[in-house]
Amino acid sequence: MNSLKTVCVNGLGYIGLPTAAIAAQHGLQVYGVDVNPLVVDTINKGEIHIIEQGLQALVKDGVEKGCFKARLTPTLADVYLIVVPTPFKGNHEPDISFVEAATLAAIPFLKAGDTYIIESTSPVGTTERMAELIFRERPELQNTLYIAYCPERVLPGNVLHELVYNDRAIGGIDEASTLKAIEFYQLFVKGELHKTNARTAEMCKLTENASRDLQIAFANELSIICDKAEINVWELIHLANKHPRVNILQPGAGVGGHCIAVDPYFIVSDYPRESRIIGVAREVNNYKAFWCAERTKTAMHDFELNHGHKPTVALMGLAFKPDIDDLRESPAKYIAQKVMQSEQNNFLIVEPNIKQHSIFKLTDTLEAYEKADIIVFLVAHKEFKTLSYLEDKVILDFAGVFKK
Ligand code: SAJ
Repeated sequence: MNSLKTVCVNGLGYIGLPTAAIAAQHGLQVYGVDVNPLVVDTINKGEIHIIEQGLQALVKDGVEKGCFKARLTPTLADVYLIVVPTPFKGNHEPDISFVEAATLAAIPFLKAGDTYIIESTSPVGTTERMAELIFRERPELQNTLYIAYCPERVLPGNVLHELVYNDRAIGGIDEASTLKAIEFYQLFVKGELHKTNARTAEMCKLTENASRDLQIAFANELSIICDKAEINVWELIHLANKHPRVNILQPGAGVGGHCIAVDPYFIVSDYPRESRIIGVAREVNNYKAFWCAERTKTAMHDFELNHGHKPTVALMGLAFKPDIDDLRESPAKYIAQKVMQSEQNNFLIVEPNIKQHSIFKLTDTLEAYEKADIIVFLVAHKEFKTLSYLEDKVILDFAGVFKK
């Protein structure tokens, strides 16, 4: 019989909230903790403050049944999950102050036999540092707690499915902690639970995202080479991928989001001499967005020279990847801002996944496509893929909408 009955989920964002809701659905009594009163109020009304398929109904169900309650502060529980953001500071150094703050808030409630697990993406050694912090504040708990790291790996847009079915790497500060954390995740995860130690689990998360960043950087670098060599990069990658051991990803306007564009810096920051290609991959992907902005400006100047008037420019897509409404760390948004800051043209900004934006005045997809002289695809949203290619317009397809 599992002894874990109550869980305190600290951080109710993109990962914490779905995790809390799923744990509640699987019979745990869940206390969700967030420092933002608006978030706490929204959840306790059975509503949600983020967009994720299927999440609203699950939260509502948990709240109505009384097995999911949101609060501003932690409370007594068997398991404490830390699921708060770990951004980076100005110099790309990881900022673990939210993990520290959430841990400090939970420390007064810890008792012998409790389990403390960090899920937040963290630099190597964070779990050990938090263990030291806990035992410094509560020395009497030494050797009585289970402390582990287990990174989340879910893809925004498919979180509820992946939370249950993805495999997980689970690493404790000792063997007993690893086994206890596995006991917890067994309550709602159907994917395989892989045993390791805390440092390896921390590095595993960073490695996954750094690896993807590196592979995208390869595709982005190819796209710049192909532009110069007058080769269609999409066709090239399609053909190269016919080789049984080659699998190149797709180039785009750069790499965005709050994971892949951030996590590799956690390795580079701690191991700057050793992590050379990881650092260069970040540079290549950042440069790709700059390059797209420059290519757009050049196309605008060429148009003006040839036609004697400034072109109307449609910037298609602002999100950080196709078919989502998330603009965080978005290369498309960066490109739009950069081009609009330096040029005095008529710009039509299109983002079908959001209704309005505080900086950009948005235009409907078809209207912009018809009115603009230059069309710049920054994201391959599904709405854009239904448009037909117009030979009489200048089309800059950085996102591979037409793959022309
Ligand atoms: N991208 C490309 N070309 C590609 C694939 C992606 O340019 O071929 C770009 C996207 O447009 C986007 C960026 O990369 O700007 C990141 O998108 P993504 O879909 O690769 O990943 P995320 O950031 O939504 O989610 C990642 C996932 N990690 C991996 O696939 C290794 C997810 O599983 C993690 O849980 C998530 O980061 C996270 O939270 O760390």
